[in-house]
Amino acid sequence: MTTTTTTRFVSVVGGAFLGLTALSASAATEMPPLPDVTGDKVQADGDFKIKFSIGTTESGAQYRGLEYFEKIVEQRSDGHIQVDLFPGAQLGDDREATSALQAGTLEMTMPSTSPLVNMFPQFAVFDLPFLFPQPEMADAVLDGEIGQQMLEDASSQGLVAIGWGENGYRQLTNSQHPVEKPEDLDGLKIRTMENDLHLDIWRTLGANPTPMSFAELFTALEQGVVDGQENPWITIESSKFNEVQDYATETNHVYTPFITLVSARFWDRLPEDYQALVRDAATKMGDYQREVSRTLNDQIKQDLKDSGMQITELSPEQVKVFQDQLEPVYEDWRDEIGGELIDDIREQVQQAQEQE
Ligand code: TK8
Repeated sequence: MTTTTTTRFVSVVGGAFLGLTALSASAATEMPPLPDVTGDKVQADGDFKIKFSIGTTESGAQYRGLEYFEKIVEQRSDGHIQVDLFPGAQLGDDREATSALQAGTLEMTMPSTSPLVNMFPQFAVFDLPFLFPQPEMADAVLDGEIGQQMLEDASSQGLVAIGWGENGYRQLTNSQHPVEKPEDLDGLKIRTMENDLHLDIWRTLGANPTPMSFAELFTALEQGVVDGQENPWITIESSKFNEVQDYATETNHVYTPFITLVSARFWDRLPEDYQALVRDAATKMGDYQREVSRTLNDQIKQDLKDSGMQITELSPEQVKVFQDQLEPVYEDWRDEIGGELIDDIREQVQQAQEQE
Protein backbone atom coordinates (compact mmCIF):
# COMPACT_ATOMS: atom_id res chain seq x y z
CA MET A 1 0.00 0.00 0.00
CA THR A 2 1.54 3.37 -0.97
CA THR A 3 0.77 6.49 1.15
CA THR A 4 0.74 10.14 0.05
CA THR A 5 -1.35 12.98 1.54
CA THR A 6 -4.41 12.23 -0.56
CA THR A 7 -3.89 8.52 -0.57
CA ARG A 8 -5.85 6.20 -2.85
CA PHE A 9 -5.96 2.89 -1.06
CA VAL A 10 -7.71 -0.35 -1.44
CA SER A 11 -8.23 -3.05 1.15
CA VAL A 12 -10.17 -6.27 1.25
CA VAL A 13 -12.32 -6.49 4.39
CA GLY A 14 -12.24 -9.82 6.27
CA GLY A 15 -14.08 -9.15 9.51
CA ALA A 16 -17.37 -8.00 8.04
CA PHE A 17 -17.43 -11.07 5.74
CA LEU A 18 -17.56 -13.16 8.92
CA GLY A 19 -20.89 -11.45 9.68
CA LEU A 20 -22.26 -12.62 6.33
CA THR A 21 -20.94 -16.13 6.95
CA ALA A 22 -22.98 -16.27 10.18
CA LEU A 23 -26.11 -15.27 8.21
CA SER A 24 -25.42 -17.75 5.41
CA ALA A 25 -24.74 -20.57 7.93
CA SER A 26 -28.47 -21.23 7.83
CA ALA A 27 -28.68 -20.71 4.08
CA ALA A 28 -26.36 -22.25 1.49
CA THR A 29 -26.28 -18.94 -0.32
CA GLU A 30 -23.72 -17.60 -2.75
CA MET A 31 -22.94 -14.24 -1.17
CA PRO A 32 -21.92 -11.15 -3.08
CA PRO A 33 -18.29 -10.50 -2.25
CA LEU A 34 -17.83 -7.60 0.16
CA PRO A 35 -16.84 -4.60 -1.91
CA ASP A 36 -13.36 -3.19 -1.40
CA VAL A 37 -13.11 0.14 0.31
CA THR A 38 -12.12 2.52 -2.46
CA GLY A 39 -11.59 6.28 -2.63
CA ASP A 40 -9.10 8.80 -1.36
CA LYS A 41 -8.19 9.06 2.28
CA VAL A 42 -9.81 12.18 3.69
CA GLN A 43 -7.98 14.51 6.06
CA ALA A 44 -9.83 17.11 8.13
CA ASP A 45 -9.72 18.58 11.63
CA GLY A 46 -11.14 16.85 14.65
CA ASP A 47 -12.17 13.43 15.86
CA PHE A 48 -15.78 12.31 15.76
CA LYS A 49 -17.95 9.42 16.92
CA ILE A 50 -21.08 8.22 15.14
CA LYS A 51 -23.63 6.09 16.99
CA PHE A 52 -25.68 4.44 14.23
CA SER A 53 -28.96 2.84 15.33
CA ILE A 54 -31.32 0.55 13.38
CA GLY A 55 -34.38 -1.54 14.24
CA THR A 56 -33.56 -4.77 12.41
CA THR A 57 -31.13 -7.33 13.81
CA GLU A 58 -27.48 -7.90 13.01
CA SER A 59 -28.20 -10.91 10.83
CA GLY A 60 -30.07 -8.90 8.19
CA ALA A 61 -28.97 -7.15 5.00
CA GLN A 62 -29.53 -3.72 6.57
CA TYR A 63 -26.91 -4.36 9.26
CA ARG A 64 -24.58 -5.77 6.61
CA GLY A 65 -24.79 -2.45 4.83
CA LEU A 66 -23.97 -0.63 8.05
CA GLU A 67 -20.87 -2.78 8.49
CA TYR A 68 -19.73 -1.63 5.04
CA PHE A 69 -20.51 2.00 5.95
CA GLU A 70 -18.48 1.65 9.15
CA LYS A 71 -15.56 0.15 7.21
CA ILE A 72 -15.50 2.93 4.60
CA VAL A 73 -15.81 5.82 7.07
CA GLU A 74 -13.28 4.50 9.59
CA GLN A 75 -10.70 3.61 6.96
CA ARG A 76 -11.03 6.68 4.79
CA SER A 77 -10.94 9.01 7.82
CA ASP A 78 -7.91 7.12 9.13
CA GLY A 79 -9.80 6.41 12.32
CA HIS A 80 -10.70 10.04 13.01
CA ILE A 81 -14.35 9.11 12.66
CA GLN A 82 -15.38 6.14 14.79
CA VAL A 83 -18.67 4.37 13.99
CA ASP A 84 -20.55 2.29 16.61
CA LEU A 85 -23.45 0.17 15.38
CA PHE A 86 -26.60 -0.47 17.42
CA PRO A 87 -28.96 -3.02 15.78
CA GLY A 88 -32.20 -4.47 17.14
CA ALA A 89 -33.72 -1.14 18.24
CA GLN A 90 -31.35 -1.02 21.21
CA LEU A 91 -31.45 2.79 21.02
CA GLY A 92 -35.12 3.03 20.06
CA ASP A 93 -37.43 2.16 17.20
CA ASP A 94 -37.63 4.09 13.89
CA ARG A 95 -39.54 7.04 15.35
CA GLU A 96 -37.64 7.16 18.66
CA ALA A 97 -34.26 7.04 16.93
CA THR A 98 -35.32 9.80 14.54
CA SER A 99 -36.39 11.98 17.48
CA ALA A 100 -33.03 11.28 19.15
CA LEU A 101 -31.31 12.64 16.02
CA GLN A 102 -33.41 15.80 16.24
CA ALA A 103 -32.43 16.16 19.90
CA GLY A 104 -28.77 15.59 19.05
CA THR A 105 -28.40 12.55 21.36
CA LEU A 106 -27.82 10.15 18.44
CA GLU A 107 -25.89 10.73 15.20
CA MET A 108 -27.40 8.39 12.59
CA THR A 109 -30.32 6.06 11.90
CA MET A 110 -31.93 4.34 8.90
CA PRO A 111 -35.67 3.93 9.38
CA SER A 112 -38.30 2.73 6.98
CA THR A 113 -40.03 5.68 5.34
CA SER A 114 -43.50 4.50 6.47
CA PRO A 115 -43.35 5.44 10.20
CA LEU A 116 -42.09 8.93 9.23
CA VAL A 117 -45.07 9.87 7.07
CA ASN A 118 -46.36 11.99 9.96
CA MET A 119 -43.23 14.18 9.47
CA PHE A 120 -42.88 13.88 5.67
CA PRO A 121 -46.32 13.17 4.05
CA GLN A 122 -44.81 12.66 0.57
CA PHE A 123 -43.13 9.47 1.84
CA ALA A 124 -46.59 7.84 1.79
CA VAL A 125 -46.23 7.41 -1.96
CA PHE A 126 -43.97 4.43 -1.21
CA ASP A 127 -46.75 2.83 0.82
CA LEU A 128 -49.08 2.58 -2.19
CA PRO A 129 -49.67 -1.10 -2.98
CA PHE A 130 -47.98 -2.75 -5.95
CA LEU A 131 -46.36 0.56 -7.04
CA PHE A 132 -43.06 -1.01 -8.16
CA PRO A 133 -43.38 -4.33 -10.07
CA GLN A 134 -39.57 -4.72 -9.91
CA PRO A 135 -36.95 -3.38 -7.48
CA GLU A 136 -34.94 -1.74 -10.26
CA MET A 137 -37.92 0.54 -10.86
CA ALA A 138 -37.76 1.67 -7.26
CA ASP A 139 -34.02 2.29 -7.70
CA ALA A 140 -34.67 4.46 -10.74
CA VAL A 141 -37.13 6.62 -8.79
CA LEU A 142 -35.10 6.80 -5.54
CA ASP A 143 -31.78 7.48 -7.30
CA GLY A 144 -33.43 9.81 -9.80
CA GLU A 145 -34.86 13.31 -9.58
CA ILE A 146 -37.83 12.34 -7.38
CA GLY A 147 -35.68 10.54 -4.81
CA GLN A 148 -33.09 13.29 -4.68
CA GLN A 149 -35.78 15.93 -4.21
CA MET A 150 -37.22 13.87 -1.37
CA LEU A 151 -33.82 13.72 0.34
CA GLU A 152 -33.59 17.50 0.09
CA ASP A 153 -37.11 17.93 1.47
CA ALA A 154 -36.35 15.52 4.30
CA SER A 155 -33.22 17.52 5.19
CA SER A 156 -35.22 19.67 7.60
CA GLN A 157 -36.73 19.44 11.12
CA GLY A 158 -33.25 18.84 12.62
CA LEU A 159 -32.38 16.07 10.17
CA VAL A 160 -30.12 15.63 7.14
CA ALA A 161 -31.19 12.91 4.69
CA ILE A 162 -28.21 11.52 2.79
CA GLY A 163 -29.25 8.30 1.04
CA TRP A 164 -31.58 5.39 0.40
CA GLY A 165 -31.41 1.69 1.27
CA GLU A 166 -33.61 -1.35 0.76
CA ASN A 167 -36.03 -2.80 3.23
CA GLY A 168 -37.72 -4.62 0.37
CA TYR A 169 -40.94 -6.29 -0.76
CA ARG A 170 -43.28 -7.09 2.09
CA GLN A 171 -44.79 -10.54 2.59
CA LEU A 172 -47.68 -11.50 4.84
CA THR A 173 -47.24 -14.04 7.64
CA ASN A 174 -49.74 -15.34 10.19
CA SER A 175 -50.20 -18.01 12.85
CA GLN A 176 -53.75 -19.14 11.92
CA HIS A 177 -54.13 -20.46 8.37
CA PRO A 178 -52.94 -20.15 4.76
CA VAL A 179 -54.02 -16.94 2.96
CA GLU A 180 -54.65 -17.25 -0.79
CA LYS A 181 -57.37 -14.62 -1.30
CA PRO A 182 -58.59 -11.50 0.50
CA GLU A 183 -61.51 -13.39 2.10
CA ASP A 184 -58.99 -15.54 3.99
CA LEU A 185 -57.98 -12.38 5.90
CA ASP A 186 -61.39 -12.02 7.49
CA GLY A 187 -60.96 -11.64 11.26
CA LEU A 188 -57.15 -11.85 11.17
CA LYS A 189 -55.46 -9.31 13.44
CA ILE A 190 -52.52 -7.96 11.41
CA ARG A 191 -49.80 -5.72 12.81
CA THR A 192 -48.84 -2.86 10.52
CA MET A 193 -46.23 -0.15 10.78
CA GLU A 194 -47.46 3.09 12.35
CA ASN A 195 -48.86 4.37 9.09
CA ASP A 196 -52.46 5.15 8.12
CA LEU A 197 -52.11 4.02 4.50
CA HIS A 198 -50.98 0.56 5.63
CA LEU A 199 -53.98 0.41 7.98
CA ASP A 200 -56.15 1.30 4.99
CA ILE A 201 -54.60 -1.45 2.87
CA TRP A 202 -55.42 -4.21 5.36
CA ARG A 203 -58.86 -2.83 6.20
CA THR A 204 -59.64 -2.70 2.46
CA LEU A 205 -58.61 -6.35 2.17
CA GLY A 206 -60.90 -7.29 5.06
CA ALA A 207 -58.35 -7.88 7.83
CA ASN A 208 -58.30 -6.26 11.29
CA PRO A 209 -55.08 -4.18 11.28
CA THR A 210 -53.38 -2.59 14.26
CA PRO A 211 -50.38 -0.23 14.20
CA MET A 212 -47.39 -1.16 16.36
CA SER A 213 -43.70 -0.40 16.74
CA PHE A 214 -41.33 -2.95 15.19
CA ALA A 215 -39.58 -3.20 18.56
CA GLU A 216 -42.71 -4.76 20.11
CA LEU A 217 -43.58 -7.06 17.21
CA PHE A 218 -41.91 -10.37 18.08
CA THR A 219 -43.40 -10.44 21.58
CA ALA A 220 -46.84 -9.47 20.27
CA LEU A 221 -46.73 -12.36 17.77
CA GLU A 222 -45.41 -14.78 20.39
CA GLN A 223 -48.16 -13.86 22.86
CA GLY A 224 -50.87 -13.86 20.20
CA VAL A 225 -51.69 -10.18 20.69
CA VAL A 226 -51.69 -10.10 16.90
CA ASP A 227 -52.12 -13.03 14.47
CA GLY A 228 -49.87 -11.75 11.73
CA GLN A 229 -47.55 -9.16 10.27
CA GLU A 230 -45.86 -8.26 6.99
CA ASN A 231 -42.16 -7.75 6.23
CA PRO A 232 -39.56 -8.80 3.64
CA TRP A 233 -38.31 -12.41 3.79
CA ILE A 234 -34.93 -11.28 5.09
CA THR A 235 -36.51 -9.48 8.04
CA ILE A 236 -38.86 -12.41 8.73
CA GLU A 237 -35.80 -14.65 9.04
CA SER A 238 -33.42 -12.24 10.78
CA SER A 239 -36.13 -11.40 13.36
CA LYS A 240 -37.05 -15.10 13.73
CA PHE A 241 -40.73 -14.44 13.01
CA ASN A 242 -40.88 -17.92 11.48
CA GLU A 243 -40.56 -19.29 15.03
CA VAL A 244 -43.95 -17.76 15.93
CA GLN A 245 -45.66 -17.74 12.51
CA ASP A 246 -46.54 -20.96 10.64
CA TYR A 247 -47.97 -19.47 7.45
CA ALA A 248 -46.73 -16.96 4.90
CA THR A 249 -48.10 -15.60 1.64
CA GLU A 250 -45.80 -14.13 -1.01
CA THR A 251 -47.81 -10.95 -1.60
CA ASN A 252 -45.02 -8.50 -2.56
CA HIS A 253 -47.74 -5.92 -1.79
CA VAL A 254 -45.47 -2.94 -0.96
CA TYR A 255 -41.82 -2.08 -1.61
CA THR A 256 -40.42 -0.23 1.44
CA PRO A 257 -37.23 1.83 1.22
CA PHE A 258 -34.96 2.71 4.13
CA ILE A 259 -33.75 6.32 4.37
CA THR A 260 -30.36 7.24 5.85
CA LEU A 261 -30.63 10.14 8.30
CA VAL A 262 -28.05 12.17 10.20
CA SER A 263 -28.61 14.53 13.12
CA ALA A 264 -28.35 18.12 11.77
CA ARG A 265 -26.59 19.19 15.00
CA PHE A 266 -23.91 16.57 14.38
CA TRP A 267 -23.75 17.26 10.64
CA ASP A 268 -23.16 20.98 11.19
CA ARG A 269 -20.13 20.13 13.37
CA LEU A 270 -18.56 17.91 10.69
CA PRO A 271 -15.97 19.53 8.40
CA GLU A 272 -17.15 19.61 4.77
CA ASP A 273 -14.69 16.94 3.63
CA TYR A 274 -16.02 14.57 6.27
CA GLN A 275 -19.61 15.40 5.26
CA ALA A 276 -18.71 14.39 1.70
CA LEU A 277 -17.11 11.17 2.98
CA VAL A 278 -20.17 10.25 5.07
CA ARG A 279 -22.53 11.02 2.18
CA ASP A 280 -20.44 8.90 -0.23
CA ALA A 281 -20.29 6.03 2.26
CA ALA A 282 -24.08 6.22 2.70
CA THR A 283 -24.60 5.89 -1.06
CA LYS A 284 -22.26 2.90 -1.24
CA MET A 285 -23.96 1.33 1.78
CA GLY A 286 -27.37 1.65 0.14
CA ASP A 287 -26.22 0.09 -3.12
CA TYR A 288 -24.59 -2.77 -1.26
CA GLN A 289 -27.65 -3.36 0.91
CA ARG A 290 -29.76 -3.69 -2.22
CA GLU A 291 -27.29 -6.20 -3.64
CA VAL A 292 -27.20 -8.34 -0.51
CA SER A 293 -30.96 -8.18 -0.02
CA ARG A 294 -31.64 -9.26 -3.61
CA THR A 295 -28.97 -11.94 -3.62
CA LEU A 296 -30.31 -13.50 -0.43
CA ASN A 297 -34.05 -13.13 -1.09
CA ASP A 298 -34.84 -16.44 -2.79
CA GLN A 299 -32.48 -18.49 -0.67
CA ILE A 300 -33.96 -17.10 2.52
CA LYS A 301 -37.44 -17.91 1.33
CA GLN A 302 -36.20 -21.47 0.85
CA ASP A 303 -34.68 -21.43 4.34
CA LEU A 304 -38.02 -20.43 5.78
CA LYS A 305 -39.70 -23.28 3.94
CA ASP A 306 -37.01 -25.65 5.22
CA SER A 307 -37.66 -24.34 8.72
CA GLY A 308 -41.24 -25.58 8.37
CA MET A 309 -43.06 -22.40 7.36
CA GLN A 310 -45.94 -23.06 4.92
CA ILE A 311 -45.44 -20.49 2.16
CA THR A 312 -48.25 -19.78 -0.32
CA GLU A 313 -46.91 -18.54 -3.67
CA LEU A 314 -49.72 -16.70 -5.42
CA SER A 315 -50.35 -17.08 -9.16
CA PRO A 316 -50.46 -13.87 -11.23
CA GLU A 317 -54.24 -14.22 -11.29
CA GLN A 318 -54.38 -14.49 -7.49
CA VAL A 319 -52.11 -11.42 -7.12
CA LYS A 320 -54.43 -9.51 -9.47
CA VAL A 321 -57.35 -10.12 -7.10
CA PHE A 322 -55.44 -8.35 -4.29
CA GLN A 323 -54.29 -5.61 -6.66
CA ASP A 324 -57.79 -4.91 -7.99
CA GLN A 325 -59.28 -4.84 -4.52
CA LEU A 326 -56.65 -2.27 -3.47
CA GLU A 327 -56.89 0.04 -6.50
CA PRO A 328 -59.35 2.40 -4.67
CA VAL A 329 -56.56 3.14 -2.16
CA TYR A 330 -54.83 5.18 -4.92
CA GLU A 331 -57.87 7.42 -5.29
CA ASP A 332 -58.40 7.70 -1.53
CA TRP A 333 -54.83 8.92 -0.95
CA ARG A 334 -54.35 10.98 -4.10
CA ASP A 335 -54.85 14.39 -2.49
CA GLU A 336 -52.90 13.58 0.68
CA ILE A 337 -49.84 12.34 -1.22
CA GLY A 338 -50.15 14.55 -4.30
CA GLY A 339 -51.58 13.38 -7.62
CA GLU A 340 -48.62 14.71 -9.58
CA LEU A 341 -46.07 12.67 -7.61
CA ILE A 342 -48.13 9.48 -7.99
CA ASP A 343 -48.59 10.08 -11.74
CA ASP A 344 -44.88 10.82 -12.25
CA ILE A 345 -43.85 7.59 -10.56
CA ARG A 346 -46.52 5.47 -12.30
CA GLU A 347 -45.46 6.94 -15.65
CA GLN A 348 -41.81 6.17 -14.93
CA VAL A 349 -42.76 2.60 -14.01
CA GLN A 350 -44.85 2.20 -17.15
CA GLN A 351 -42.03 3.46 -19.37
CA ALA A 352 -39.64 1.03 -17.72
CA GLN A 353 -42.13 -1.81 -18.31
CA GLU A 354 -42.50 -0.84 -21.99
CA GLN A 355 -38.72 -0.93 -22.42
CA GLU A 356 -38.52 -4.50 -21.04
C1 TK8 B 1 -37.18 -1.71 11.45
C2 TK8 B 1 -38.44 -1.39 10.68
C3 TK8 B 1 -38.90 -2.57 9.87
C4 TK8 B 1 -40.23 -2.30 9.17
C5 TK8 B 1 -41.38 -2.57 10.12
O1 TK8 B 1 -36.80 -0.65 12.24
O2 TK8 B 1 -41.56 -1.79 11.05
O3 TK8 B 1 -42.09 -3.58 9.91
O4 TK8 B 1 -40.35 -3.10 8.02
O5 TK8 B 1 -37.91 -2.85 8.93
O6 TK8 B 1 -38.22 -0.31 9.85
